[in-house]
Amino acid sequence: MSELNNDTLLRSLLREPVDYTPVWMMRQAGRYLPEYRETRAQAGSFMDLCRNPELACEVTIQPLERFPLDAAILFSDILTIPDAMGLGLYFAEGEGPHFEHPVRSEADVERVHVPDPEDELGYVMDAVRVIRRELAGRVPLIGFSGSPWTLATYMIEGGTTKHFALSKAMMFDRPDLMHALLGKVADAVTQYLNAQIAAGAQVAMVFDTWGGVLTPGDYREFSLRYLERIVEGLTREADGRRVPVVLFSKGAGQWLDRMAETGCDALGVDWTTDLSDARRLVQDKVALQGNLDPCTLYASPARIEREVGRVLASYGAGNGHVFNLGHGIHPDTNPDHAAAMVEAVHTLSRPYHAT
Ligand code: 1CP
Repeated sequence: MSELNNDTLLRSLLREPVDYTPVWMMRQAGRYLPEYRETRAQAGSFMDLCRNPELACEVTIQPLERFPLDAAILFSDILTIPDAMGLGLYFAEGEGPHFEHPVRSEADVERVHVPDPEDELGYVMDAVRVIRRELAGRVPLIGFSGSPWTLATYMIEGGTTKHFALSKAMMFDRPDLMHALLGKVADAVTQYLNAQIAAGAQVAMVFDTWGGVLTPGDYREFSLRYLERIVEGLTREADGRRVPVVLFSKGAGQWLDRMAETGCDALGVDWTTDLSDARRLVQDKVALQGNLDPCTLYASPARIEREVGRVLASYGAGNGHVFNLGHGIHPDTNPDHAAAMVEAVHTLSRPYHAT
């Protein structure tokens, strides 16, 4: 494998010294970029794009051609695992994801199988290999998966949900069934991420988008426990370098200390928690990734620069900060405003790393 020319992201995730704060954006490849919309139209459906390694590679690299980002993230989706489990994923135009066969009964849970990643999700591993080749060491490639809890909500509800009616009802009334499902999904996630690492992913990130809808006790029992199991099962070294593991539970500001005890290297933080408070909570045990409110990018470039300065100051001096949005970039964001953010991070962060 080729040498890594920019390892700032890996160094910051491991709390090693860097010259400036590295930056990337959640959902950095996506609909806010006209070139993404063009490739997407050429591919057909969203899943056709995910299943085509060359086109998935093209859209992964598009944001790097526009902005001097410090990382690439595999273009795929968290719902590839339930799709490979046979749930029948589809995206209706202008709507979110749907499953033809949601998981609601004991028989449904029994039918769920743990997919073989190279076999049933081979298109994802092929995309990782093509992207690594095309990146040629420019920046590291982040691989990712959804968390068991977040994936289970989609699998049970059959799509996006407001109140988590069916998934929470199962959690309350049939915790045994919920645990049986979460256990299978956790095994699938572990094998899937390990296959991505074997194919060339240099960071593994777990998106627990819906962890924050749980009470603290339910979060520990139904989300954190499985995140911990995944961290324990992951390959932590490839190409002679440590593969950092990043956990992101949205809305988890109150229990970042517990998350820091899982053995992960870094935590994603959304914009509702101040990074200075987050840093105090985790006591410098892990690196932090975040946390500009994605809506900041609706403001003027001058205002964006000020807010970037505020986020950098809230983390303060020292190693272990990766700049990011607190959640995915919105599809109606002006790309020039994303450019202003990236430039401000690179310029304004240098004094925080001066020795
Ligand atoms: O082209 C389109 O219209 C499809 C929109 C789209 C895109 C661009 C979807 C459908 N997924 C993606 C790509 C995607 N999804 C990436 C690509 C890499 C990058 O960041 O550039 C990633 C990391 C994801 C992860 C993902 N998918 C999450 C976790 C992160 C988060 O944003 O919270 C979740 C919850 C999903 C489910 C999903 N897939 C797509 C949509 C619109 C959704 C959200 C549905 C919902 O709100 O419930």
